[in-house]
Amino acid sequence: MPPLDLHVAVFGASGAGKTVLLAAFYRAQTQPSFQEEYAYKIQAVNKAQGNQLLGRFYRLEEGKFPEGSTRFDEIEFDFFPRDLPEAAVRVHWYDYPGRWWEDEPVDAEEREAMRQGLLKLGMSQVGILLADGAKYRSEGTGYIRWLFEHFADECDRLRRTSAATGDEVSFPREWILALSKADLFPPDYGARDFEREVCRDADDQLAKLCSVLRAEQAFGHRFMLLSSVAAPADAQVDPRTSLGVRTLAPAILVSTVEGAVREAQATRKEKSAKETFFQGLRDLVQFVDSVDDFLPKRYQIVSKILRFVSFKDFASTRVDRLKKVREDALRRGDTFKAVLTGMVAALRDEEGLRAYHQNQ
Ligand SMILES: Nc1nc2c(ncn2[C@@H]2O[C@H](COP(=O)(O)OP(=O)(O)OP(=O)(O)O)[C@@H](O)[C@H]2O)c(=O)[nH]1
Ligand SMILES: [Mg+2]
Repeated sequence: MPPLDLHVAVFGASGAGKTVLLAAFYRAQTQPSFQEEYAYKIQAVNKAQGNQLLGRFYRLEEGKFPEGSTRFDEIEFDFFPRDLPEAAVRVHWYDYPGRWWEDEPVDAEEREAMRQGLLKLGMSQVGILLADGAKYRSEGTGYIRWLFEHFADECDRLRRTSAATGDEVSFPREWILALSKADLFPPDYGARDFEREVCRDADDQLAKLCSVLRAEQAFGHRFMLLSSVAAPADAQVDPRTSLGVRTLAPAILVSTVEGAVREAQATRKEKSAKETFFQGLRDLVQFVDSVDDFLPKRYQIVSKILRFVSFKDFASTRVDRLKKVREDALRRGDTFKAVLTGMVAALRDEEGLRAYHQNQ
């Protein structure tokens, strides 16, 4: 069976940390120790790109950060279960110059690259809005308010300029708000704290952004902390210390399932207003064979996921139970179940609990 395709768009201004995150994401999940612990690993579909990412990481080890990005790149990663030959999930990831959200293109060629690139970002299933942790640390609440307002304005502008050239832009339906450079925050600061501050201090700006994205149900509920490397102000860069980099793929996967449950709930007229996510999920699992018929095409991945991860495993908070299911799946050679259950487990381990928080 071909792997499940997941398209991920990271939205972040220049310097927010997109390129470093990509290098750290790749390096962390190709390590033998990662495979041992999480029971899956990733490989770049294009080996040359994989080497470029590793090269970037090795330069980070020497304290050298990358230059600002100058072009749009699409990178594909396959997620393989430990010791099994088939990939279960293929993640498509985009890296591009963050100044596209701030400046006018320098020439016609860049204008076209930008147009195509931003359309691709919009078509992704999951969007990650990256708040620059260094800026938040130094500027406080004002930065988060500015970020939401600026991003809302840019999305609005993109929609209008695209309409003028006949393109219809869409935006991802599922969103994660992530704070980059989380190493600059105290060690006990978690995604839960970030959520609290955002909802307390920037609720008006958040509401406006949700309405521009037409994502009232899907933006502003998932929060993450990300640190690609530890880079304290007055000491050497430590690329071996990261946070949330290993929680990211699982968070993306689970977000897609949640989006599908919500859409499926919305299509059922008899749904009671109080129906919970898990009731919705249970329903979806029961009707999994007919799910393809009523879910939008980009959510068809979900029916596959639900065939391989039982409702019980999806809802389980017990890491030991999930790990046992995962190991059994590995022994049986069940590629999908092994990787997907491994990902659900990663959201529940210590790092996952600090780095990821969902408030509703
Ligand atoms: N403390 C800390 N600093 C980071 C981290 N990641 C990136 N940085 C810093 O942020 C700078 C910008 O990171 P990039 O990944 O190049 O930013 P970008 O979003 O790709 O920027 P553009 O390519 O211009 O869009 C780096 O040069 C580092 O100084 C991190 O995890 N922790
Ligand atoms: Mg970059």
